Amino acid sequence: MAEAKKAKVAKAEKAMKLADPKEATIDVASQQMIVRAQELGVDTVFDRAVNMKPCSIGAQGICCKNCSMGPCRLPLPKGGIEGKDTRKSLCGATPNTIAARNFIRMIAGGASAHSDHGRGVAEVFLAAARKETDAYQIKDTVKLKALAPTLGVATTVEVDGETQDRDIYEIAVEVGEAALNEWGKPEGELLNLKRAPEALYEKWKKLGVLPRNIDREIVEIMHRTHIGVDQDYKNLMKQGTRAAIADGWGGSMLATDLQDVLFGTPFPIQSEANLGVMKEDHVNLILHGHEPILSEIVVSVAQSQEMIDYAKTKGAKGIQLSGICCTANELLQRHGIPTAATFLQQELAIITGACDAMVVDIQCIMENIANVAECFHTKIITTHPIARMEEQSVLHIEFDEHHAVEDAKRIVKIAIDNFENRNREVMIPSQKATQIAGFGVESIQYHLGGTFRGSYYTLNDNIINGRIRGIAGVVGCNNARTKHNDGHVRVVKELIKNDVIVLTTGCNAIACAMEGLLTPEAAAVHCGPGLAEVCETVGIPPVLHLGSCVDNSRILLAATEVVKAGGLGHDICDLPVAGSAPEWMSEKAISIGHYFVASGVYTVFGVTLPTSGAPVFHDYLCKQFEGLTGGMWDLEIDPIKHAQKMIAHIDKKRKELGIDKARERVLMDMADRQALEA
Ligand code: BF8
Repeated sequence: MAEAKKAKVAKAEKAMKLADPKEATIDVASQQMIVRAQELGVDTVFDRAVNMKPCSIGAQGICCKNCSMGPCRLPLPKGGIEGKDTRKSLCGATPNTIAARNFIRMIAGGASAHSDHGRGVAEVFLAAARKETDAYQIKDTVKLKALAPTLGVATTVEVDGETQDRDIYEIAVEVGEAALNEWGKPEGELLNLKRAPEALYEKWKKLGVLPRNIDREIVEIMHRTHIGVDQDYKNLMKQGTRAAIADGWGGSMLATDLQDVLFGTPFPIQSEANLGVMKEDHVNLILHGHEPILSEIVVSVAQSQEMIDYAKTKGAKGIQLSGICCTANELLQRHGIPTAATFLQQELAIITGACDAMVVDIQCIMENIANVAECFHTKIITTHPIARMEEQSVLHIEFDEHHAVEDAKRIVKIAIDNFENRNREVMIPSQKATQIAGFGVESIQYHLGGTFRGSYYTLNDNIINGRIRGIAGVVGCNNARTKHNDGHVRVVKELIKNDVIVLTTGCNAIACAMEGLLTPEAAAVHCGPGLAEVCETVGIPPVLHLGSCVDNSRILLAATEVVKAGGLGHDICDLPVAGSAPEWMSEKAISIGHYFVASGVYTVFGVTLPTSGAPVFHDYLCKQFEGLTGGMWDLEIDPIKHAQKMIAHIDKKRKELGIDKARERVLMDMADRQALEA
């Protein structure tokens, strides 16, 4: 029996097709590592993607598995729908109901991931504020004081008729308590909502989508999508909107704010990106996942002389830290720790043979890294109670903020001790690119407003005079169903070529970094004349790295600052802005996409949308939603058309604002000049 099974597995393995590296990714380092993996007989996500096709019915959003009478699948009839769409499930659910249920369950999944991350940060923040742990301090007191009033916490106190500053830790305790309360308070609405432009807040109020607390909106999605509850796709989306707002303006925004106060608000910092940041003669410790709570401490421990000396006793020249996914973005923006890999490269980092330990916490960690690690010496260390792995070879060191330094020391020592155990030839690709990261609401204000003006006026001026055509938020994952980084890079290049400044986060930011787009020098090479001029004048890259995926909240607040600075309308939906996720794959991306849309942003996704099997629902999201929030969804697979659709929307907004002529003038001047020079 066992022999028969073995033979079957061997046959299946033999039949496994291998990915064509050049079709799988545009990144040369990744191409080399895919070849290396194939030589070693180690399968990667790229190979698995050519061997397993996605279910087309599920991909269209029209498979309901919310009860055991199904799964009920409602494929589109061949030749399309003529007349009334009569498709229905056993209980009678229509394609619109099923697709809407599935869609808002994705929002619930994404919002819960971001928000639970935020809750974890709030708990550590409160422990630090109460001085229950020595490992964390309140670092950015300026941001703490700026944040306090939004959470109803006073920063001053009246003593004998005199106004005095309150103790920082006293403020921090109240901020931590108020923040934690946002997840489950019994009454009221989220406090951050008032940070949105007034017109947007009023719109949400009128639509009845002001989130009450973060957890409730997610729970209500699960209830409404249970069999036999909400059967109206518009009403289902109303709850999806409320939960998405609770993510963007709630859980994610709190995560960003509290992380900034605890670990420091990022300011521009130089580093490098791609697998080439790993060093053969160093202990390579890779930090992968999302929460910076543990990785911040690992960084400080790994950089201590004690650990560097210990690494030298094992024959290493030092300790090379690097990051994958959004942990990479968090550590990059605050410490300049180099970025090793995007989501799709995580297995490849192990295949270098030089990864001595990979520490993971939550989200976007492929289960297969444990299998890949078993073919090498790499230790995989899980650290979070909610994210463990079944494999015996995986170590679990449960991290606790109350003994953070001890946990981090254990982890770093495991990596160092493992340096001597490298058992395969090391092959680290040479590719790496310089990047400048660490932008945010505050630093954009500084760079484009200056210390004297200190506001977004200069940015607005340059939008109004047409040098900057508009702003794009380009974010999100990699997806093995599309060529790695190709969509990201082509969309972003097309945007900046057309004078659209790009704000980026997540794996898009890593892809742009690997392509060299996060340097001021990229402006002269890739930008249109207007944007190039602005970038060269102020010394910024045309693509500004704003951090991790919870830091998409920075994009919301940057857009709000643009509204506040004046001259470009009264609401985010008035601005010449657009959103994009060219290679999305996670539920978090759907939640982000929908809070962009709910905040008034036209948002284009690449790859696919799980709505195409329900054309009425798809149209509701992609057309009618604009009449509700001012934002709407779109799907465009071709990267150039994708960017062009965003530019067309930006131009539409410029026209509505009456600033389209200014841009024509700017471009005519440049073109005329170039023609004369020629
Ligand atoms: O939160 S962009 S693949 S790493 S989900 Fe994951 Fe997507 Fe990367 Fe960060 Ni965001």
